[in-house]
Amino acid sequence: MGSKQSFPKSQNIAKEIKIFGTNTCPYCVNAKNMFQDMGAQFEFINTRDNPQKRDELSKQYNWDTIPMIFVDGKFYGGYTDTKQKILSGELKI
Ligand SMILES: N[C@@H](CCC(=O)N[C@@H](CS)C(=O)NCC(=O)O)C(=O)O
Repeated sequence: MGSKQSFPKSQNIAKEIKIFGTNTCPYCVNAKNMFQDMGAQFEFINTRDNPQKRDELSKQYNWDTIPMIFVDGKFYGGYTDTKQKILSGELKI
C-alpha cells in the first residue's frame, strides 16, 4: 500500500531505450518495471548471453554494475541514477 513508486507516463520523446542486464538481477528487474510502468518501449539485452559486451561497456563507461541504461545512445547509469534523472525531469521519456 502506497509503497510502489509511480513514474511519469512516456511522452514518446525517447526513440531508443536499451537496458543491458540479466533476468535475475533485482535492479535490472526494477529498470524493466519502471519503463513498463511508463508505457515506454525498450530493448533488453541479456549480458549473460554476451559477457564480452558487458565488459566492453563497463570499461568504456567506467561502470561496474548492471543494469546499464542507454537512451538514444547516451549512457544514463544504472537503475538508481536513471530513475532520479527521470523523476527530476532531466531525462524525458
Ligand atoms: N545503484 C545500482 C546498483 C546495481 C547493482 O548493485 N547491481 C548488481 C546486480 S542487481 C550488480 O551489478 N552486482 C555486481 C555484478 O553482478 O557483477 C543501480 O541502481 O543500478
